[in-house]
Amino acid sequence: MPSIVVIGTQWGDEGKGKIVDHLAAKADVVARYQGGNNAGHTVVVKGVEHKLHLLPSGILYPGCLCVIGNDVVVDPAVLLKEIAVMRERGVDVSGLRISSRAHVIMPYHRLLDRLEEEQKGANKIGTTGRGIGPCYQDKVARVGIRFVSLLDKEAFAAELKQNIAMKDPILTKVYGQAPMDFQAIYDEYCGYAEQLRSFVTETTFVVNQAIAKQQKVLFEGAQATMLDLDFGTYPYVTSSHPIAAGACIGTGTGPRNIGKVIGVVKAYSTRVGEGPFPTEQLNEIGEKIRKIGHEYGTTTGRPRRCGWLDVCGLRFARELSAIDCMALTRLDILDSMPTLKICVAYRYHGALLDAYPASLKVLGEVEPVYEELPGWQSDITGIRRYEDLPTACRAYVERIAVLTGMRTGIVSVGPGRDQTIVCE
Ligand code: 2SA
Ligand code: GDP
Ligand code: MG
Repeated sequence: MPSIVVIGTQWGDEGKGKIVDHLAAKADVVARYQGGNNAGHTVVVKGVEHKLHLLPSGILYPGCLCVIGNDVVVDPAVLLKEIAVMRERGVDVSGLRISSRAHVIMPYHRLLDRLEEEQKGANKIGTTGRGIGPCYQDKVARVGIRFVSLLDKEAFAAELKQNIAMKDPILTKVYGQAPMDFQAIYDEYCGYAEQLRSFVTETTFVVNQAIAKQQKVLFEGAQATMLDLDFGTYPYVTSSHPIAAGACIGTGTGPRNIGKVIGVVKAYSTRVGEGPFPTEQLNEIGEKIRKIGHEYGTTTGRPRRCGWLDVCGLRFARELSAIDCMALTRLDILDSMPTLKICVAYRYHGALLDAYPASLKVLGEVEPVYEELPGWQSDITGIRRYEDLPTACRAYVERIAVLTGMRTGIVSVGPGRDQTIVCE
């Protein structure tokens, strides 16, 4: 197994956690490379559901090194809670490594996330409210606080003071909030620093050493292509780079070290938060998918918007990340559908678009062109061999592969580890 990047191809929640957990059985290192605790990756092992927000989905394999890379933004309180839950469940977390370059989510990031969303009103992004955007803003503005500073009391005090001096006027004058309490934040975060100190290291060295030793490294994407800061449905995106290229910047390795890119494709589309969604079904079909699929946010519990599979977005994802093959998930959720639709093109003012539009106006007005396929109307959750899937089900899978140009690597027919059909 060469180094593999696993990415979401749609708007997130494709089942990346399950696929990374499956591949992690053979990995030496699993590295998260972007995002923060906005992510909710679910791994189900022997009927026990683990909801991971910051810990890489390799954590359930003893001996696997789990890296939180430099472009991940870390809320230390959330990470400590996640570590505590894992320890309670008997999971060994000694393989965790946190990049000293990773930025720390501070209380004012969470507050600003909420206030900025409120101020945007009808134009809100629908963020997870975890402080992700404001933390990345500080990183780009070169005032962010990294773990390397958090662990150094003097540096941390100076940087926190600077941030409070810059942000208090905004919080008090623009948003009518109380000024921040330096000492309270300082004491709280110094406490986190001591509890996390032993995990913090130069993770770039960890990742590149593993690659040099021909070990197997798995890069775990969070959120997904259509939420990418540059290529997603801007501004309705997250503030990082979920596409495969993000793995290089987010861990500090070169593109030649990436051997394979797996795109996780949910058998239909969902989106949580605001923004365009051309194949959304605001009708009984969307409601049926949400109900059967229990489509609610893993982090926030928000209902997810549901619709048909969109090949226009998938082709864009394949191009952006040079995806080799797909892991097609949640196929079983479509078991009872009499017919299925796949959006094969966008029509705009009578013409078919060849490139994915940057304009939200265009995206809001495109008319999806659908191809209709018969459903299989039987339970596939117990099937373990590709050739045993119903003919109509295989036809659906194979049509997606042809339309997107991605080979079929894995087909997933349920959340469990064993409900995984490996095709290549
Ligand atoms: P943010 O908080 O700044 O990253 O929000 C910006 C947009 O990115 C979307 N986003 C997500 N979309 C799908 N799943 C995500 N993770 C959770 C999950 C979400 C949840 O696993 O279900 O529980 O609500 C995720 N994280 C960010 C977000 O909805 C905004 O559209
Ligand atoms: P992620 O953010 O991409 O990791 O996805 P989430 O964990 O937010 O949401 C995916 C959900 O689908 C989780 O509850 C998984 O346990 C579940 N899941 C993954 N693959 C399958 C599958 O093939 N079938 C079913 N029914 N559930 C699946
Ligand atoms: Mg999720």
